Amino acid sequence: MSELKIAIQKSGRLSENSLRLLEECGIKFSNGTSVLKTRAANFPVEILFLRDDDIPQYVEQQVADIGILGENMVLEKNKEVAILEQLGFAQCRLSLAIRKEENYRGPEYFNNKRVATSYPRLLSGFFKKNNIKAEIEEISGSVEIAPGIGLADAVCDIVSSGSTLMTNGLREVTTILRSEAVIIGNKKLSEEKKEILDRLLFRIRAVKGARENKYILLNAPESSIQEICRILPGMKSPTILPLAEKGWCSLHSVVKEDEFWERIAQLKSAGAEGILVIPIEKMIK
Ligand code: PRT
Ligand code: ZN
Repeated sequence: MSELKIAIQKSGRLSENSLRLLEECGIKFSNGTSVLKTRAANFPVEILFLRDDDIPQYVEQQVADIGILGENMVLEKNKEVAILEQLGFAQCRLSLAIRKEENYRGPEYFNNKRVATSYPRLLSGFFKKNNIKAEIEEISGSVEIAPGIGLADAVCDIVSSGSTLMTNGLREVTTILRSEAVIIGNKKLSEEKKEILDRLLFRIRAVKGARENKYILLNAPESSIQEICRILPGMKSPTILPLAEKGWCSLHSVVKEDEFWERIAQLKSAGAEGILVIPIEKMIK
């Protein structure tokens, strides 16, 4: 019986969310993450715990069949792998930052400058595209301190809240890439492995759908129903049930997590009352 080997980050920003995603797909693991690999008890997968930098190469060589890591790392490593699914967590951006007191009018700023980064491939691609001749200083960690110690004039690094740059006296000036966690896969999986992968991706999409949506219930006068249906497109069309009170009904639908507050305000002004918003466990389209 064949099994799918999944590489995830051993310890770092992606580890917890990667494991949680697999667990929410109903996959149960007996061991903790202190081991090198572990088998699932109820699904034909084996998990390998690795450094994120190594995952693209291992997936290319089929040491692992698929892997979970940041898209930034996938693009930097540029291995022969396929990006199969965006996962919606570990959102960040790869940006250029300069000393905060410097003037900046555009990417030409970087001509003849030294820029420290752990992403030399992506950065040189950006410089080439913008016709800039700069020197790239590749370092593997703590990129943000490079200008302070005189190693570089600027940095190109991963940013999420921006506070690391700020505490090091740096200012973000251009974003090269936006990134989130993705699943990558080997391009030549056997039919058996593809079949397991399809089952896994089906579950992952159901978990993602559930995370991205909320179930909403509300009461409204019949006269408002048309307008409320316009505000709430839902999965197909909302469920509408009559209430005991004449002229009123209850409406059930699905609303996108990121549109949620805006929709609630619109619903209230359209006459909705008693609005309940409930998390969804799994959502299968
Ligand atoms: O040991 P291993 O090699 O496996 O891990 P690592 O230390 O190389 O990676 P890790 O765990 O730091 O990051 C893994 C992935 O998480 C990255 O490749 C990104 O896809 C994603 N990610 C999301 C981030 C951040 N957010 C992030 N904020 N990766 C790094 N950072 C760092 C950044 O380098 C900078 O030092 O956090 C700092 C900036 O954060 P803010 O919030 O101050 O802007
Ligand atoms: Zn790493």
